[in-house]
Amino acid sequence: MDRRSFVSMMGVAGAATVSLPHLRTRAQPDDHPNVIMVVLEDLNDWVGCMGGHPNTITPNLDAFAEGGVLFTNCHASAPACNPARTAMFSGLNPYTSGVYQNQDDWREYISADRMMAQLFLDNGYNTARIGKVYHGGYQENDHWDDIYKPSNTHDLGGPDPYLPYHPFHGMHNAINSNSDFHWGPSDNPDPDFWDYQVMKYTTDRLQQGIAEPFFLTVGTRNVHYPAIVPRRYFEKFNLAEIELPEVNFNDLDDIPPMGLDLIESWRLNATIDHKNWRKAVQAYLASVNYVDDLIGWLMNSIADSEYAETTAVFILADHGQHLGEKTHWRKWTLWEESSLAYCAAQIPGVTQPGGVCSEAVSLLDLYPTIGELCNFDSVPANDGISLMPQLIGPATPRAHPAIITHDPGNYAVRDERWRYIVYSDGTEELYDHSIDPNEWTNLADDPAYLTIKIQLASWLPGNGILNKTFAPKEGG
Ligand SMILES: [Ca+2]
Ligand SMILES: [Ca+2]
Repeated sequence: MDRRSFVSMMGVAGAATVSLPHLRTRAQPDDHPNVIMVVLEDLNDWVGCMGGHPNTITPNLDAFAEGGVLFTNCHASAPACNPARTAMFSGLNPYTSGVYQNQDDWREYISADRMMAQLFLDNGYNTARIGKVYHGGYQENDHWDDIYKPSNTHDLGGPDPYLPYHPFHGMHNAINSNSDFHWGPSDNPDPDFWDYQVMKYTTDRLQQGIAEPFFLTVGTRNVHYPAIVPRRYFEKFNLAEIELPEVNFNDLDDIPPMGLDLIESWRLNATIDHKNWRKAVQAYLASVNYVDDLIGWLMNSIADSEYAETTAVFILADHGQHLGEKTHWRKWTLWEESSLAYCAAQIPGVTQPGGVCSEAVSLLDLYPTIGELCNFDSVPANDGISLMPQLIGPATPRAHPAIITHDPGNYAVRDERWRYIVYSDGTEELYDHSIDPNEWTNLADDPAYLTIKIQLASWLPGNGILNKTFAPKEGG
C-alpha cells in the first residue's frame, strides 16, 4: 500500500466509526476563533491530573485540564523534538514525511505551504511564534507575523543563569556526552530566564492587544534538561522524601536487541553510580513546577484579557520523558514514557469543564482538529483524525490508535489497553496496560496474543513488516 492510499484508508476508518457532531451547536458565533497553543518541552505524565508521580506539584496544569478536556492517553508521533513537532505542525507521520530524527530538516521534506502556521495565514489569521516552536534552526520565518526569541539560551557558554552550573554533578561523560543533562537551582532573578521572557512577552501582547483572529504559539524550553530553574522551585521538593520511579532491574531480559540498542547510551546505571538519580528527579519536578507557575501566569493573563471568550487554548507537551523507567533516561524509545504527553484544551463554546478523554490519540490529530475548529477553507490531506468529537463529547469512542515511529520501520501502536512495538527486523513487544502499566512483561511471544498483535499491527504502513513479523517461528 502506498502512502497516499494508507492516508486515505485511515480517513475512511475514522469516518466510519465516529459520528461527527454538528459544529453549528457551538455557542461561539465567530467562525474563526483565536488560538493559543502552548508547547511544553519534554513534559511527561508527571502532572497531578495524570497521576504520573506522587510528588509533582502542578495546580495550574491541573486547573487548566479541569476547566476543559484532558487527554490522558495522548502520544507524540515520534519520541524526539524535531520529528514530534514536525508531525504535529504538518499533520504527517514520520513514515509519511520522512522526518524521523532531530537532524532531519523538515524544510527539505515537507512543503512549507502545508504547515499549520501557513494555513492560519491563508485563512486571515495573525500569527506569532514566541519561544521554541519548531526544533533548532529549522525555521520558516515567513509563517509568522511576529517572532519572539528570548535573549538567554541553554547554551552552556551563554549568559547567566546557566553558566555557573556547568558541570556540577560530577558525571560529565559518564552517562552520555550530551551536555544537556544538567540541573541545579539558580539564584538569578526571574527575568534572566528564557521561559520567563517567553511568558512575559506573551502576556504583554495579550494585554496590549493583538489583531484578531490570531494564532499564538508559545514554546518553553523547560522541562527539557538542563533543569535549571530558580532555587525556590527546588526547595519545594525535599530530596529525602522524593519517590523514585518504579524500576524492575530485570526488565530488559525480554527486550529484543533493537530495543536495547535504542537505550545504549542512556542507561540508568551511571546516574545511580554517581548518586544522582534522586537529584535528577528532584530537578525535573522543580522544572515541572516552574513551568506550571508560568502556565498560571498565562491563564490569568488570558482571563484578564479581552480574548477570554473568543480564544481556544491548547496546552501540550511535544513528547514524554523517562526518568529511570525501564532503566532509561530521557526519550528516544518506543515505550510509554517516551511518547505519553500532557495535552488539554479549553475552547469557549466547545469544551465543558471536567472533560476527560481516555481514548488513544496523537498530537498530530491537532492538525485536522484546528482546521475544523477554525473553519479553514481547506486542510491538506493528513494522517490525523480530528479531535472535535472528543472535545465536544470526551467519551466519544474512536477506533484509530496512536502510532509512534522511531527511525524507519520501528513502530509502536497504542490503543486504550495495549502497546504493541515492532522493530524493523520484525522483533516485537506487547504490553497490557490494564495489568502492566510499567510495561514490564513483554507478551509478544505468547501465541495467545497473536490476534491482538495482528489487529494492532494492521494500523501500520506496509505489508512487508507484517509478513516478516508473523511468519511462523521455528519450534513454536
Ligand atoms: Ca522535546
Ligand atoms: Ca520486561
